[in-house]
Amino acid sequence: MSDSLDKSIMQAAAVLRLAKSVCMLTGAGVSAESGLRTFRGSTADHLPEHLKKDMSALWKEFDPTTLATPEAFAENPELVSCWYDWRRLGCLAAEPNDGHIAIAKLQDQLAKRGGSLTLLTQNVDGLHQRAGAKDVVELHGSITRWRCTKTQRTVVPEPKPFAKFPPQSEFGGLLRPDVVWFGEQLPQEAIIAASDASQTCDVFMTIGTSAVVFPAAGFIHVAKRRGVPVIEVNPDDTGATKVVDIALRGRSADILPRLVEAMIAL
Ligand code: BJW
Repeated sequence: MSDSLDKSIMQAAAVLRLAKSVCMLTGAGVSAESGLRTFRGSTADHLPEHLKKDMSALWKEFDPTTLATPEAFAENPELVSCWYDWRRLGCLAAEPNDGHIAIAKLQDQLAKRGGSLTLLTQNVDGLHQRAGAKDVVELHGSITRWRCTKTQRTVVPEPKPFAKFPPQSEFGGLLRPDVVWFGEQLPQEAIIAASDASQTCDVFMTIGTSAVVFPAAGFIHVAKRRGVPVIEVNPDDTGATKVVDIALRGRSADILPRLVEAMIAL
């Protein structure tokens, strides 16, 4: 590790040590080292060799940002539901990595000190919860839950592929993943929780997100406008980098455990 990264981690640990209320926004980069692909950016460059090989043909063939739309589902429900089912099973098979575990530990440490960490995630994979994080605010829904297009009732399908595509709901419609596509509203309760946390926190952390998708990325700017220190963990610059106070350049599964240990040791 470089001296300057060491110094930045210590600086961030000192900021966290004094924090009472931390708001954290996470994105696909946090799950990259669990073997799940990101939407944008060069995930593979930052991955260990054994995960680099796991580049899926499906991901090369289809652009995730064009499949994640209601229009794509309306036009080709078979393709879109098949792609989401393949990803659902990938998420269920994945395990939380050291980054997820460090976030849960940080939340626990802050709670023990009378503080709090509100975790806002754009990820739909459920890995934060499986690592032990509490009260996770899922801004973009969950891929393990599917929803009837006719009644909006949700179900958690069994951990095996659907028998046919698009899957039919027992309530009369089609089943679609209970995620938020481009042009769709985020869940109201998630928006309220994220607005509250970004308006009251004393530190904001943005981890493994390109920070280009709104309204999620907007919460970073809400906190920044209040003069709150913003800490970023990402191997690359992002849409938020210009408002970041401490940039920790590297993989979240590497940096976050070091950061949490440094904070505990202070
Ligand atoms: C690592 C790493 C390692 C790699 N460690 N890091 C304002 C301005 C402009 C546009 C808009 C705006 N407000 C709204 C919009 C429109 C649109 C939008 O934001 N468009 C922009 C792209 C231009 N937003 C919407 O449509 C939203 N809805 C909405 O605004 O509704 C309003 C409305 C009002 C009235 C009526 C109706 C509607 C909805 C957005 C939904 C996004 N959905 C998706 C798909 C979810 C389902 C699925 O999983 O398929 O969410 S798109 C996709 O992007 C997914 C992600 O959650 C989201 C963000 O991506 P994320 O997580 O940042 O991943 P990447 O891949 O972008 O970045 C990975 C990062 O990791 C990189 O930086 C790497 O460097 C890093 N990394 N390895 C740490 N080891």
